[in-house]
Amino acid sequence: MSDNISVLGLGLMGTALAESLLAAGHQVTVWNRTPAKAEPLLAKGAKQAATPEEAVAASPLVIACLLDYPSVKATLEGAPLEGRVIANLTTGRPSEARETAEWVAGRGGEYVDGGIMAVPPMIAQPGALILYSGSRTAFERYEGALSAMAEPRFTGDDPGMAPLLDLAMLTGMYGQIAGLLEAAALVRSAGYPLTDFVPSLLVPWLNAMAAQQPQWAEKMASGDHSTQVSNLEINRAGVANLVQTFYEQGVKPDLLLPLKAVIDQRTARGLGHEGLSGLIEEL
Ligand code: FVH
Repeated sequence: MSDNISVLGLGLMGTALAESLLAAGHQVTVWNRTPAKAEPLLAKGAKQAATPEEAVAASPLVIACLLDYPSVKATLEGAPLEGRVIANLTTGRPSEARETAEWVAGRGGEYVDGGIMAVPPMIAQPGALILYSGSRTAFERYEGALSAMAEPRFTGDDPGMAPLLDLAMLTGMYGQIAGLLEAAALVRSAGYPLTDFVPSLLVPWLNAMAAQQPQWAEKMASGDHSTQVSNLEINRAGVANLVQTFYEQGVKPDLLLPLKAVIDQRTARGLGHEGLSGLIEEL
């Protein structure tokens, strides 16, 4: 089924989103602050709106993918939101999403927030995921259309849930990047080739560790941090040894030190018999 959909914001991501909607056969109206960025999309069948007001009036579903939430609000300020679904895929904080949902509802619109778990070349490809939360009825009405961009997954009625999960996923990613950087710096200090270490040793190891994370989730959810695998006292000694090795190799362990501090804090409370999952209670 073909829907009328407007896309506000034609940066790298907004352009990829609009392209995927056009490729799926939807009637797409686009608006961008710098109008020239619409040209490649016009050649693919998009219509260009001269103003955000015109773009919002053109379609019952309006997708916003702009720099930040203040720019979304400024763009929608004078637009007729009555009867419109605003799907805001701009990255932001949960508090901003909740505030924007109220602001849209106060103008007669429905609001769905979205967290894009993909980079532009991944859009419309297998593996691309967009997390949504907010108005469930609005999401269900347009789930088919939204699936042209990426797998849509609804995560709850709280508009702040999708951005919170988005930021949690990015947190996991940054933690992994921190580990990669420290490991690579240590290996480089010893002259071992990183082009061998990373693909043939580190990545399989991290994949094996990641496979255990659902069990960690059960521990953290239940609060039962008992372990038959590796207790905190052993990890405290292991991480201290690791940090000492970094100094001996002339490498800064700066990204590891905050983890060491939390392990030390937990064991100092007399909880060294617990597993690493117990560290969540210190956070
Ligand atoms: N690119 C990515 O990989 C990430 C993946 C995860 C999600 N993010 C978020 O998507 C939002 C847009 O990101 P983007 O990559 O498209 O960003 P740009 O290419 O820099 O485009 C920015 C667009 O925002 C428009 N814009 C900026 N300020 C204003 C304003 N004050 N009023 C109206 N529009 C504004 C800008 O317009 P112009 O500069 O072309 O005139 C672009 O359309 C973002 O939240 C990411 O975190 C992408």
